[in-house]
Amino acid sequence: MKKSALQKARAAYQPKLPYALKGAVKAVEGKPTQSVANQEEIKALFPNTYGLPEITFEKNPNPQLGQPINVGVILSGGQAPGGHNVICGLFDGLKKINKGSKLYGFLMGPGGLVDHDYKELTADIIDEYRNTGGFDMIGSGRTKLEKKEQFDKGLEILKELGITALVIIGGDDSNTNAAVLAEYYKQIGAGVQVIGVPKTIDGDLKNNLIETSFGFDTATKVYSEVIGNIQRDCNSSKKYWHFIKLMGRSASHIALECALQCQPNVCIISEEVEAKDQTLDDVVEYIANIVANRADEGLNFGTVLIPEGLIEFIPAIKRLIAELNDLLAANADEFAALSPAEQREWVLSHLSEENAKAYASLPEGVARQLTLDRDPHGNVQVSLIETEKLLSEMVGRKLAQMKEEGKYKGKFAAMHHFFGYEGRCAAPSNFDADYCYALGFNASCLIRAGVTGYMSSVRDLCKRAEQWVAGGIPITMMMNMERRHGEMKPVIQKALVDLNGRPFLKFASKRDKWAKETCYVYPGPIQYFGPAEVCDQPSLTLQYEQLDK
Ligand code: FBP
Repeated sequence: MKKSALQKARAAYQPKLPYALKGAVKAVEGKPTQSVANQEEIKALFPNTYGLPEITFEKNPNPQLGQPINVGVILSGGQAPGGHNVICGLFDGLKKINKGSKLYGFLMGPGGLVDHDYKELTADIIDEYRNTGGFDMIGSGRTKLEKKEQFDKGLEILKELGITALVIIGGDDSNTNAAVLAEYYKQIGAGVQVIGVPKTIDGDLKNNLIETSFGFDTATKVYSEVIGNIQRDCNSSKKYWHFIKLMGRSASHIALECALQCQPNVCIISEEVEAKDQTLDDVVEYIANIVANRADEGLNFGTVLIPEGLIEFIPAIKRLIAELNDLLAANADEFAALSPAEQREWVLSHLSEENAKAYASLPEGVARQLTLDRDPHGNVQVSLIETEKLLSEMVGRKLAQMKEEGKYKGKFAAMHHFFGYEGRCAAPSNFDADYCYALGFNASCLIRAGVTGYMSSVRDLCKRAEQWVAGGIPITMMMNMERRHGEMKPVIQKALVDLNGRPFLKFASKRDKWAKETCYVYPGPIQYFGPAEVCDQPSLTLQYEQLDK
């Protein structure tokens, strides 16, 4: 593979490891844990892996050579910067336990395990991918591992390759599957440990012990760079309003972090829209008033950040989606046999009156998207809904009406952007490069400690990497019961934006000023080489969240 000068220099970067992981480690057990909610149900569903203790690694003064271990690794779900470094850290950790250890990558996501599609990851392959973005070393996919037949099929290849531990690198849905798989393999005595690693640019897989999912840091830095560039363009020509949709299927962490970094004129936070029980019209009116107020000052330009999950958080639309999910799950074949026009009529005639009204009020394209295939985990594919265009059109109409009423005298020209895929495979920032390597290396320590159903946890992330604390937390600890595909299922609870949390409160205290004045910040590109205050800073979200530590 031909490499640029930056890629060559970057390949030589040696990620930092927490001090405790540098030599031999010993696992120290903490308190037993319980799930975040629905304790009785989760305990009954996970009798073998519920209530396990937290684990912290400390230096081991009496190291012993370990036996060779064969391990499988899977990248699951959307790409996130740093995934390759998790695998590199895992590989180095396993080789440190015993040079004879082997690592196998299952190809194109969990489907590779079921289809017995794999390759051995040897040192030359690993070296090719150190500190690189992307998931192309082994590919990723969204196959949902949930059926006994899939687990049994997977076990056949694990046995054939002598694999005794499987590492699943994924988001909340994939780690939910990891927990189910761990429980099943434990229950049948398969002799295979399952370890999860917290991945997702969305930033919604976190709690006290998983301070952030990897990839969020790099992706938000990439988006903030381009938002900053747009803001500078916008402030130079002073003639456009830019409507920028940002990835983050459910939670608005990405939009919030980019707002904190760039200080745009408007940033909508879906969780707040839901908490205030706002309608789409309320959101439109809020934006239109900011546009009109700026026009009064002669400022006919600005930036609006929109989280891609917004539509799902508008309470009326959330209720509509919940009914559609059940309706479509129960009548999948009948619905699939209809033409698009018939499908619309079918939906309108089967929904309750309130939800049929909400459905009919949406532009046809958006309404149709809500009825199209869910991803394998049952999620509406919000990245395909053009919310940025929907909102700017509605704002344009509102402003025209305000003009007629003499409440608006400006000019409104809108540009649209969607930033998502641009950031998911970026070369990891120093933070993500170090964090991911540590998560992978730490996973090898969890394997050696003999545990299963645990997630790799590296914390105290605002300190220097050497001071990070490493260990593991039982995945069941993060679970609650939720309705999926019309049934109650155990799933990892998503961490949404906390409206009482410091990142949001900081934003809320500044947004009126940012709306009125032009306070743009232009963060510039990620820097990999240079002073720590330029290159090694974690996200502002993490910095505000960790202020007390
Ligand atoms: P994960 O939760 O799997 O990390 O993926 C998140 C995400 O990047 C969302 O931000 C986005 O809505 C979705 O993936 C897009 O999915 P796809 O890659 O299948 O188009």
